[in-house]
Amino acid sequence: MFEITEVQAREILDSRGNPTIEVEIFAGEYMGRASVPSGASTGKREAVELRDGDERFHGKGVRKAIENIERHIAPRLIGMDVLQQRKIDLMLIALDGTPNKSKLGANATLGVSLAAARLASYLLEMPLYKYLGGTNAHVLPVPFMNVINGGAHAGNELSIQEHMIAPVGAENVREAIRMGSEVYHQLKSVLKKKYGPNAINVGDEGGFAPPMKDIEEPFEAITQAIDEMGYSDRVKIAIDSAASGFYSDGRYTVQGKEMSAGELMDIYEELVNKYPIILLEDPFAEDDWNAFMDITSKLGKRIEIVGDDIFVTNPELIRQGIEKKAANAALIKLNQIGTVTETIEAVTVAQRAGWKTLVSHRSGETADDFIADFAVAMNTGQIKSGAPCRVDRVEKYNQLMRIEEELKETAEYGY
Ligand code: 2PG
Ligand code: MG
Repeated sequence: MFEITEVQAREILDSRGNPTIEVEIFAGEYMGRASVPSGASTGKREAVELRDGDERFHGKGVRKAIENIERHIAPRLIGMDVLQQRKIDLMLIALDGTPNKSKLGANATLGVSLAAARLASYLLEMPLYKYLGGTNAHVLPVPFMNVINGGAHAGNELSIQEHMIAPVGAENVREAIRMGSEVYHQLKSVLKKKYGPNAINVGDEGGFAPPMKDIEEPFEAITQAIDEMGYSDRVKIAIDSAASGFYSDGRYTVQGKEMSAGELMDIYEELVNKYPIILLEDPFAEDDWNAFMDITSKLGKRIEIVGDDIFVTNPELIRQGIEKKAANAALIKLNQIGTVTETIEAVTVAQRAGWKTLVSHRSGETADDFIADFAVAMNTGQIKSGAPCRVDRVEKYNQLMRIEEELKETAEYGY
């Protein structure tokens, strides 16, 4: 048993310059530290991110959540065995007592939950992926790299939020990351030539945010960059539409044109036929379950249909999705649900149904690389952490290379 002796929390800045929580948990002189990310295109059923709403930081301060850690969580946590992650998380859930962590804040609970896991792994002198995943943690995930940003993550006119590249045909994660970086830089010169110097400004996730008008333009530029690198057999494309962001009253507004779910479905079908697209995340809005079911029955045999805003890493919603065949994969974000234990349950529910899972960063990140270890721990085979650019994004990819090195010949890449 390793008793928790002290808990500290503070306000730090995330990659967008907004405040977020950093937590430190101590067992004697040992300390585990973690910080919490924050989304921009959040699903409405996500666990609550507690913000102060006062004049500091345009209302985004997290002092209340920190107070909840110091006044309510810490007294319960101190004296607990840090190796009992599940017990700690169940305590957090019970102490909060709401279905969506609205009392303590999911940012408060997650910071504590992550820091506890990290401290436990230090105390056991065990890598985090092994502590969380056990002896079978060995799959290095395919990195889905967001190279063209739109939607809520950029100041351009692209409706689709994320245009990703996925080096599925790489031999290992180190090679995948190299290929991703090479395509990214090739894309930079493609964009510069075609759209001028402003096209290479980047969005929240480190991908370019070019002034494009047509839905196909990003895919033209990305396939050109992939082809020029000679990677057309090995690097594929994925999309996160984040369609809740351009949905209202049953209609979708894509590149300035209003349309029905059926018309948007036709657009996806065309894109999938024309470009090497292997995955569509949030192709429709979080409430449009029928459209999700439709696209899964039409395209679900060929490609991955991933639910993010629709399931929000909630095991119960994922169960419903499985029952209704509303997707064939779930996006996994720890802060959508608020504890490590519940996130593991979400992954397990999906995997038992034969679904894929895609572990994800948030658009507002810190240098914390927890999700890299988490993806390996769960053998998800897939991760997205933005472009191969900016420290908040690449730290996760860099950690994957460290893990691969450590696992040596026992490492497997991809799915
Ligand atoms: C998403 C995420 C991460 P955000 O929609 O998948 O890319 O964006 O964190 O803004 O919700
Ligand atoms: Mg998403």
